[in-house]
Amino acid sequence: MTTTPKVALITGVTGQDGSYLAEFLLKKGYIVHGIKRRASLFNTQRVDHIYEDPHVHHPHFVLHYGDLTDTSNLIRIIQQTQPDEIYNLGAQSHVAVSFESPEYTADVDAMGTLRLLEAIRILGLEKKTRFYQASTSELYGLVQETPQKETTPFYPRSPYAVAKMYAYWITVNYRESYGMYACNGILFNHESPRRGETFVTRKVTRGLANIAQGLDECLFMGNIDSLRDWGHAMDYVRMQWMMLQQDQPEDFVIATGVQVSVREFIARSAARLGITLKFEGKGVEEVGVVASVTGDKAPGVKAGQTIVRIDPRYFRPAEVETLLGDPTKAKEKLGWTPQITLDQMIDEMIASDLEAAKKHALLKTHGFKVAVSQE
Ligand code: NDP
Ligand code: GDR
Repeated sequence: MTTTPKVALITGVTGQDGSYLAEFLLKKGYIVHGIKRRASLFNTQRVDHIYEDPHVHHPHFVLHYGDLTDTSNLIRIIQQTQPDEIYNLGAQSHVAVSFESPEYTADVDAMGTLRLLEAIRILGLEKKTRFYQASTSELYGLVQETPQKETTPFYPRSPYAVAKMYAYWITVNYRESYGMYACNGILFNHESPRRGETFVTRKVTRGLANIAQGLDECLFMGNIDSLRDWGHAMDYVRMQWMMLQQDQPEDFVIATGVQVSVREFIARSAARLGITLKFEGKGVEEVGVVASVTGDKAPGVKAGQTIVRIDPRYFRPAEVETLLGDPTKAKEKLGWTPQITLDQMIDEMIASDLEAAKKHALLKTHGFKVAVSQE
């Protein structure tokens, strides 16, 4: 007997999480629809490897142009695709950028969520379509309790977090008002080689790899005292799916329960490149100086070189100084535990960024032909 495959719709499919989730659901036999934004350049690099040409066969992975600011477009896509599950991962997701573009961030992150929930209702899909909302540890902001769990009060500290707070509560409200299967994953920071280049972990691994290869001289950072609970995106998207497979919709904190400073993340990343970093000075005068270099991964770096400096430009008007999650509920109710440690993740990110940096360095010094022949 053949069973009809489940249908999922992912907003933000071209982002870090969207790309891993699409891969995960395809492996589970889903038909996956994703919403991509129109851009003047290709913006599908993270999902190109799973793209299927609709001219060749009946694809399992289909992309639709759309935007979370465009109500009629969202209604039409949901009507056409009739999804069993919607994963709302689309967002202006950069906290610092949200201070520059607060209104746009509210429109996409808060109103976008409402538009999707309303679309489900307008189309009469309340009993068919399950809804996952990408909520965030940024809701805890100025933390009221450590570690943070599902019952910890929120205190958002950025336009991004305030917008996500609306999205959180409107998801709860539609669940309670209309009996919809709608839930929030309160996810702490999660990273990978696919992480956007301006988030701190990727900025560090990519920046240090470039410095190691002599492509750059110094990494300029903001608040390196900041403490975060970092996990791997692959572990976290698995949890997004698990949350929609329960009998009852509930909200869950997803975290590792381990906290590390940005400074420590930089030092551990440098160590993977054979660089021992020493931090000296205080406040904006603090610098990261190379104490020693071993191995052959960092030919562009010498002992005594300053490769990390503080640039107050990267300070935020209001900072979230410390986040540490308590994932006990997810462990007990869903049997979820993260499989990838922070050090394994740093290894993976450094390896990936080092490979790219080596190619660029080769290209810079020897030109295109040599770089291609060395691949
Ligand atoms: P990314 O920034 O990598 O991806 C965001 C996605 O949203 C991209 O596909 C982007 O498209 C899309 N997007 C942006 N604006 C719009 C819009 N107006 N309409 C439709 N789509 C839009 O984020 P992540 O993958 O890291 O995160 C996924 C979700 O989880 C986000 O909602 C984020 O806020 C949330 N979150 C993330 C955490 C993390 O640590 N990664 C932790 C907690 C929550 P494009 O590619 O064109 O820019
Ligand atoms: P965050 O992630 O704000 O936690 O939001 P980000 O990596 O941007 O910052 C983490 C911490 O590092 C400090 N920091 C810097 N950050 C950036 N981006 N660049 C720097 O140069 C720098 N120097 C220090 C920051 O001040 C901050 O304290 C991420 C996003 O994915 C959100 O969408 C998500 O909701 C939360 O994680 C959980």
